[in-house]
Amino acid sequence: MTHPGRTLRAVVFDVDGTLVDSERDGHRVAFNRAFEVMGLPYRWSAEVYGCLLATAGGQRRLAGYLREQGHGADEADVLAGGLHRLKTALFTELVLDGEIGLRPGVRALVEELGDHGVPLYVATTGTRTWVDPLLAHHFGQDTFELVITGTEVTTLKPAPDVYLELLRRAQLRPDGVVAIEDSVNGLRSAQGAGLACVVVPNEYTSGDVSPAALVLSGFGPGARRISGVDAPVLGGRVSPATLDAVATALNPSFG
Ligand code: XBP
Ligand code: MG
Repeated sequence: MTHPGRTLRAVVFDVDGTLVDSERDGHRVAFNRAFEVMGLPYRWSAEVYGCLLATAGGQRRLAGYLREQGHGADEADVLAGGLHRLKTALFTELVLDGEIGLRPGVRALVEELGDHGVPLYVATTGTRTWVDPLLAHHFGQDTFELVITGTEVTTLKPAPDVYLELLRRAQLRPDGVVAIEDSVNGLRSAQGAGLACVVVPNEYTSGDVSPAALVLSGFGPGARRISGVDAPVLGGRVSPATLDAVATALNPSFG
């Protein structure tokens, strides 16, 4: 049996769609309120928002959408900046009101990894202003060693920058480090930085995630392996042993 913590040296969590179910009833709601407050006629349905998620980063998503609606490039950039500041404030309120919940099974996995002494990190394209209170709300101050957000990097996922910045600042090599993501953008970003990536899709995951080291249906209960390396999901729960098997499969000399 795999010994948890032997090959696995660290775990890096994405936030949106991975730790928290934040998009449809969180970010989308805040974007729509910002449109309303600024007197703009746009409203994003759940379906339209799913397509817009192909662009990582709220401000870039807004700017691209506004250009598509016929706003000139400069005007779209200025409008997107104002809208995004407002959206960030509105989303932070939702966070502080406890409206943005964890995905099922996430708390148990984070706690179990902590009990095994596995260092935990965060790499997200989200904005620092809301990421910090969200993590503090759910996990307190000491759960994650280091958090890198979209505020600290200029090029967002699918570029590897956020993961490379994390590795650099944490002084970590990628081997034995497993990233957990929910999207193709996140998968490409993590793999681009040389990390093994586990994808746990949600309702908004689209595109081909099969290049992931492991794809799982959820964190648990009732989680099962969809594709990738042979990793145990005992009792339908993702555990340190699941992630250790991924790290071992990708770094066989460690096993
Ligand atoms: C998530 C995102 C984020 C959020 C909005 O991507 O793209 O931009 O949708 O947050 P990932 P901001 O989960 O791959 O990091 O508005 O703060 O950008
Ligand atoms: Mg995500």
